[in-house]
Amino acid sequence: MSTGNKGGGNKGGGGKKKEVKKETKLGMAFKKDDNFGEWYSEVVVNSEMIEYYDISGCYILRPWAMEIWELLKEFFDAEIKKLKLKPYYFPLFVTENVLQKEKDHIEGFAPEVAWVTKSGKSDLEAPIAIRPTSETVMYPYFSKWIRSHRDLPLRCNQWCNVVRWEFSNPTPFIRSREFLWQEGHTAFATKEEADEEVLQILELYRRIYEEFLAVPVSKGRKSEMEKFAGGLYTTSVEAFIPNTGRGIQGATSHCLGQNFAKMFDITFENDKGSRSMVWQNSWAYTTRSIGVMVMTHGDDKGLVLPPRVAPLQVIVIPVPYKDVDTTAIVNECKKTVETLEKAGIRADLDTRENYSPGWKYSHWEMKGVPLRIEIGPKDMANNQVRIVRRDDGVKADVPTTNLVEQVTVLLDGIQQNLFETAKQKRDACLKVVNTWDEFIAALNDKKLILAPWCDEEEVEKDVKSRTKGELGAAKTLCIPFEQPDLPEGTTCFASGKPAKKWSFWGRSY
Ligand code: 87F
Repeated sequence: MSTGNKGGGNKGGGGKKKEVKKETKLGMAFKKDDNFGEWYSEVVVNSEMIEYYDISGCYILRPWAMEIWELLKEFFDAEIKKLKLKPYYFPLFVTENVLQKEKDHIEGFAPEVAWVTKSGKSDLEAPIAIRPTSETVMYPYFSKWIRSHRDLPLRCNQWCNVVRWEFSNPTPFIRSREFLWQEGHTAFATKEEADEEVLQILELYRRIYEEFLAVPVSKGRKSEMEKFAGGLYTTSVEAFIPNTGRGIQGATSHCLGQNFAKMFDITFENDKGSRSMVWQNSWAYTTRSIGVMVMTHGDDKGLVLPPRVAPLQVIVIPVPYKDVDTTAIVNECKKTVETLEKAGIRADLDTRENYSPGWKYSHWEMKGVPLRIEIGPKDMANNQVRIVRRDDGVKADVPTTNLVEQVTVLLDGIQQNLFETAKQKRDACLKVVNTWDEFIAALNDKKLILAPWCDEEEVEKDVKSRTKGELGAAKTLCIPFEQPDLPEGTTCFASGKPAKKWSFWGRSY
């Protein structure tokens, strides 16, 4: 029991109406459509996912967030195990010298690197960086560990925290200075193997978003400007937040080519007896994914959790009534939870006596629990329970005889419904444009823009500078793998040159 049951109904039916002492104010002050930013902060705090911390951009992740992270991790770990990934843990710290090995690409990132300069009162001999990502931490050892083609492929994954000292607008989960992620780093003898893995991992990221978080994403390739500069090409899954009209990168899977192999001298003896450079990939998804889910499904009552990632899928609430025996009701609630748990459903009961049923309804709605079961005297008499859905508020009286089946069907239905609804909302924001004027109109209208593009870096730069403003500039989100027809003679919306690809454009997080 996780709900702080104080005495759990042992006091019996009582007779007089329970005194409700601790009725603090509940509910949301901000509405999603009126003030999205404040609404979001309120949801993550009130749902008990996040506690703000006294360092800007750092947040406490409470069990309600960590349990979601663990559920995602469980899925992802099992899947990458099938791909023969091995778990590692590399140190948090990296010397300046080693970090600088990557200096071409680190340059742009340098302002975000945090340094340890002291121990106690004395200066360290040399400052030590806190990892913003682990290429430079890991690859010197790849070079040591990889000798022959028999050492390949080398496939590492680590779950860890990283620190990037961002300066723009910190937001829980979405942009924080320390965050949790998994980072995969792999090395292969051939480019073909590396290419294949990039897409295998990207598909896992799609499944995390679509099948677990119920957030629709587009798979695609990043433009030259938006790719990881240290790599050969970058693929990503991209989500979209209709309320702000912003795209958001969900996860990335990079093919690094042989750039790092050159820098860190990672070579193997090939079957002809000479040395070849390895082909490398790196890929990551972060706790940002939880924030995207919150933004996508949350409503004016708070968080709405997809059942597959809900720490609790069902909350059972006793509804005592006047003189009726409370103990019997609480016992029925306990039995119900046991039945559900035995069937593998994450369920709990809230027997706290200092809160009214109504207060508990709001509380668990705020926390986004997919199903609420209410049990009162009438339900007991009829061998039924009342089930209320969090996603659409629909209520049903369900006979206790086939409760597990009913709950399972409802949970599946909610998972499905959340995804379908989110997809419809996203698709309603999609705007296909062909000209600059249409592009600007769609951008001002907070659309997710799909436009024919010449795929030239100079043109993307130009679009960025021409759309600069308070809300931030427009950029490419990705060039989707799923390409609509591009008829011969189609021109780029921005340059008028022949279009090569359809690309997603928009403002982004
Ligand atoms: C911030 C500071 C220093 C991103 C940074 O995407 C370095 C970096 O290298 C940096 N922010 N990056 C790129 C990270 C690339 C790559 N690393 C492994 C990933 C996936 C996981």
